[in-house]
Amino acid sequence: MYMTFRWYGEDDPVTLENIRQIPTMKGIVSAIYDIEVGQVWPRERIRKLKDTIEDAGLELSVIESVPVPEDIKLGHDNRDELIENYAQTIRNLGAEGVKTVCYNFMPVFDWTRSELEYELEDGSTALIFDEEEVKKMDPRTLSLPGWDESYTAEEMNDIMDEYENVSDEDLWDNLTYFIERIIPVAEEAGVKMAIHPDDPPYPIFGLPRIITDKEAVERFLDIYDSPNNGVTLCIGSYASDPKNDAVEILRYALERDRVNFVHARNIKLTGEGRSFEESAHPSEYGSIDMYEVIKALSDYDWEGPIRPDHGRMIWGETGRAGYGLYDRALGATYLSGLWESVRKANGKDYIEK
Ligand code: DNO
Repeated sequence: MYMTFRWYGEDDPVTLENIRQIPTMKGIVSAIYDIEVGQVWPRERIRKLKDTIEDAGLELSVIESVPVPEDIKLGHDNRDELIENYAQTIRNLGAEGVKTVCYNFMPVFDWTRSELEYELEDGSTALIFDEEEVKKMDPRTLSLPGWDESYTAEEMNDIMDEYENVSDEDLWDNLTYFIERIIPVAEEAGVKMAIHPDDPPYPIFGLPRIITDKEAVERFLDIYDSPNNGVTLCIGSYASDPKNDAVEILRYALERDRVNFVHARNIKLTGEGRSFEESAHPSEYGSIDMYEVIKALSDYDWEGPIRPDHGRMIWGETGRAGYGLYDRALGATYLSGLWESVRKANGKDYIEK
């Protein structure tokens, strides 16, 4: 495995210089944020991003994400044109040397939390998901924590109405249509696609969500059997449904050689149901055994990119919720420490060449 870190571009309060000083850090996970969803990313823009990152002594390892337009998820008539744009972006990324692209197929909302600055016992703040609170929220009438209004109230209503007629099976059909057209392009372009699970991995606000558990991963991988059709194994997302064994899902996808990217975050299940808080990365703070995560990667001699995921805000840092510098840096060095010890205990190299 090799360690990477998400960077939100020039506007990110965390700089590339900061990131480079994190021990064991090799690569950057980023995106072009100012191109409208559905438009082609030009090669010059990709090259510029890559040059900026390389000038700082790092490499552009993963694009997270190339967003999938809602019209594709809904199977609208204009989807062929949008899929062709998406394919062209993948070709351009491949031509500029990008090897991995993370994306998701969640309707309307990406990750969802009930609070972004929940104070933990030690005074740090974390993102939390309180199922009861979320049940009370109505995206038609209020904006959710962490979401800028990318839709007007009217557009939000229309899109929520439209999804009322979209079943899980419809969404699977639309995903299949997309995958069957994008993966051949990704193969040709040398780009490994990595679908991110739904976060949290069950329906919210009545919207269908399908990338949720081991059966879903199996079904997804069967749509198109190719190394370019893989997953972002986001441990924290899968683990936030107590019915999932996230390490088992990881091992399953490793066995099929389809883990193209790993998000390694710990979460602590709270209460009776499916609520959780995003804890510090080490096993003792959450519900996930991080040693078992890294051990699984080592057992398969996995060589892909991994990143610490959301961190808490500590030491007075302010900034983008979940994406500060300090706690994610601690997470990265902790994960690398686990890797070194697991690898050495098994007589294996721990630094990839
Ligand atoms: C949350 C992230 C997600 C992820 C997308 C991938 O912080 O893990 O937003 O980037 O779902 O498309």
